[in-house]
Amino acid sequence: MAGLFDLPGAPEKITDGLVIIREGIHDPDAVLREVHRIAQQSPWRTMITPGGKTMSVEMTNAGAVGWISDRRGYRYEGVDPVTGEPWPTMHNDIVNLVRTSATAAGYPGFEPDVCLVNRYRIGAKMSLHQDRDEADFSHPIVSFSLGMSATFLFGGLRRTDPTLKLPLHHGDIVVWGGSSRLHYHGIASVNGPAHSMVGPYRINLTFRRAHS
Ligand code: MD3
Ligand code: FE
Repeated sequence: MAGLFDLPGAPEKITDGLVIIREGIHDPDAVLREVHRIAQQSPWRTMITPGGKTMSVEMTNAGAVGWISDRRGYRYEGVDPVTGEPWPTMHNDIVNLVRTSATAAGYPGFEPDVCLVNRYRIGAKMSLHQDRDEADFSHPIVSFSLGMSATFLFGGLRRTDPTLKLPLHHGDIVVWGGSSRLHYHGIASVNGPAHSMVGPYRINLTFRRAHS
């Protein structure tokens, strides 16, 4: 839950290049309906790392390309390997909220071409990693959090650097750009409790630009 005295909608600078807009998603139900539509077209799946481990987070994508991982590596592809079809499109109202959020954080002109959708059940986590499969790191990443709360871990440029722990709640928007873009980050094992509307799930959407 957000703090009692947190103002929704005011962008808060956490560190260099990291801005959080608490409860910036004014219509979370509309975003969840979009997630359900996306997952009906390109179903939730777990992916395998190049090292052969199954990730605990279930994923799907929307947009011109989608992020995938398998034994051959991490990459963006225009066709969903599960369906053999293009990924679902991103809804324009949601892309508009992404553009507004990026602009409020100091990144005008951001045009995502991919939305990676992550679904965490209780116990799921995302280990510390860097996002470096995109062509141009000058583009920010915008993330939407829905459902159960989680602890975001924000490290440094080395995996062993100390991590800042940042709680993320239903409706929060985070923009990551500038010098934070290549920092190690992850999500601590999700503990619950289940969310009153969404149930025992945390849904995270990350809007990225894969191709320059
Ligand atoms: C900071 N997802 O999908 S979103 C990911 O909540 C990922 O599911 C997390 O990390 C999640 O790759 C965190 C926020 C995020 C995304 C990309 C970043 C933060 C970032 C790239 C650089 C620095
Ligand atoms: Fe990431």
